[in-house]
This record gives sequence, structure tokens and C-alpha cells, in this order.
Amino acid sequence: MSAGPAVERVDGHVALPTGRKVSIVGAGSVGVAIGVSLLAKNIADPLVLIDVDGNKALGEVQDMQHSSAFLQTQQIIGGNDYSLTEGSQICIVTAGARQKPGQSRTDMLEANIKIMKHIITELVKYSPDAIIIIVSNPVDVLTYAAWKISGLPLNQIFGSGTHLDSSRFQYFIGKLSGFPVHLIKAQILGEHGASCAPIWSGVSVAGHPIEKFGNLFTEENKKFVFEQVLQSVPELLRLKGYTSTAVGFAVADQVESILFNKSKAIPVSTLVKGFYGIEEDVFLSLPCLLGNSGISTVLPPDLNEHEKHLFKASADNMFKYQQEIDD
Ligand code: 6V0
Repeated sequence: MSAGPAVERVDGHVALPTGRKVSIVGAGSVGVAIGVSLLAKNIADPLVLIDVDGNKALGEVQDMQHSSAFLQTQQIIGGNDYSLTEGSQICIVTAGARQKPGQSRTDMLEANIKIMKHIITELVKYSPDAIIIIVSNPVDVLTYAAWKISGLPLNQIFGSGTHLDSSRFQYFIGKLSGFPVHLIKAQILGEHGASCAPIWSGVSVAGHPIEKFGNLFTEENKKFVFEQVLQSVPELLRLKGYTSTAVGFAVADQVESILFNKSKAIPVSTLVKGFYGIEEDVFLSLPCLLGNSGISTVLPPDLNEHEKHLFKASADNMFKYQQEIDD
């Protein structure tokens, strides 16, 4: 039987980049949330899920495969074999040991660095050109460690950083102002963690600086908004035991900007040496343009003196923490 005439799809057809293989290491709540976000956005194919617990990865893969009738992704695979990741455009690391009762922060960090060494070595072996996104916590220190382990150039490896914190910041500013969240431009920079810095000087609502909103953005209200951002994680841990959905969408946004060469300016964790007087090799979040080659440009915003101080304090904090692993 003849195959018939070739059918050309042109109208309404969006050309997708050819290489869209994305691998996720860690099939826990975060890895799965990222996977589901990628599937919902139809931007990764094949999608690979790797976990040290191969059955867990396979179970999650099969559950995703059973959604195929509602998706466009053709191939979803996984297990505990890193050769499945071969030729990935992007690799995302969400694997991590959770803090055990009685275990110190440094002990947990050491355990996670050991895990990171194995994972990064395997990923680079099978996909030397892939862009690697680290999501596991503490994300800034682990990204620094992964960068050193990998030997990759800075454009090719970064941490998911404060993109998530920034989306929470936008959400709570939206709640305060009554404007839809997509009209809020706001960023949190620095550490993904307690010493992060809300950049109020750059906040705009529907295109207007906050000074235009009368006495809505009082110091008290600003403090309240930021407190809500900081309390998000303990609140979610109290309510559901972990956080996953928002980080899933945040990382999928980063993946989309890379695969589709969108060059979106997104705050991610990168080497900040040389910015705002920082002299050490420290990874923190600054807005970066994300495209096909990963980070093409770091765009440090003009900060006021208070914000510079917060950012520098974040760097000092991180440097001290990092020294625990450099020793
Ligand atoms: P989880 O549900 O415990 O999943 C972790 C997964 O990693 C498990 O399935 C493990 O089997 C797997 N794993 C452990 N060791 C290895 C290994 N050596 N190789 C492969 N897989 C391994 O944790 P969850 O998914 O909730 O969180 C994962 C990580 O993301 C943690 O470090 C969180 O702290 C971190 N998060 C980071 C966020 C961010 O914004 N950067 C946000 C939320 C959580």
C-alpha cells in the first residue's frame, strides 16, 4: 500500500526545536512536579526520569505514560540507568537525601555532595553538552559544588535559584494590591533561603512603580509581604509536608526559555563574583538571560544601598557555608 502524498502541516503549526530531550534525576515530589509541568507545557520529548530507586522512577514514568492520551509527548522513559539520559539537551537534578533526625546541616550537606558527585559525573558522561539545572537544596551551595565537580563552563550549569521565591513574591504583592499576578514584576535575589533579598526598588504593578500607589506600599505592608514569602516553606511543610507544584512550574519556565531560545531574564543561581563588590566564588541568584546555550548574560540590576547590603550579606553567609565543604 502506498504511503500516500506527504502531508504538510503549516497553518497554526509551531515549529518545535529538534533537540528537546530533558532528563530529571530524582523521582520524588519535586522531580515529578517538574516532569508533570513539562508534560503539561508540551515542551520536552523524550522525558526521562532517573532515581536511585529504579522502581519508584518506573512507577512515576508509567503513571505519566498513562496520561499520553491527553499529551503530545511521545516518549516517557525512566529507571536507575543513566544511559537512558544519553544525548539530553537539559538535565535537572532534584535528588537529595532528606535531613535525618539528629543529623546536622553540615552532615546533610556532605551526604548531598556525595550524591551530587555521582549524579553529575554520570550526567556529564552521557550528555557532555547538556545544560544542567540543580534544584536540590541547599541549591546555591550544591550548584557551586556541582559546577566544580562537572568542570563545565558557567553558562552550562546553574541553580533553579530564586525564580520560585520571586513567583511567591509576585503572588503576595498581587494579593496586597488586588492586581492580577501576571501584571506584577518583582524579583527576589541572593540566596534561595533565609538570607534572600527582596528587590523593592525594581517592583512594578501594571507597569507603574510602587510609589504611584499612594500609601499601599508602606514599610509595614512591605514587611508583611516579605514575611509571607519567607513563611511559605514552613507553612507548606506544616500543611502538606513538602513543596513541589510551584517549583515544578518555575523550573519548567527555565527549561522553556532554554529549549525555545526565548532569552527570558530569570533569576537563577550563578557565580556572582565581581558583582556588588563580591570577591569570592559564591553562587547566588541574579537575573540571567536563558537561551539555547544556557546562561548567555548575567544582568545585575541597579540596587539601592540597602539592597546591595542585603545581597552582600547573602554572599557572606553563603561563603561561610561553602567553606564547610571546601575544607
Ligand atoms: P523526595 O521526595 O525525598 O525525593 C528525592 C528523590 O531523590 C527520592 O526519590 C530518592 O530516591 C532520590 N535519590 C536520593 N538519592 C539519589 C541518588 N543518589 N540518585 C538518584 N536519586 C536519588 O524529595 P523532594 O522531591 O521533595 O525534594 C528534592 C530536593 O529538592 C530536596 O533537596 C529539596 O530540598 C529540594 N527542593 C528545592 C526547591 C528549590 O526551589 N530549589 C524547592 C523545593 C524542594
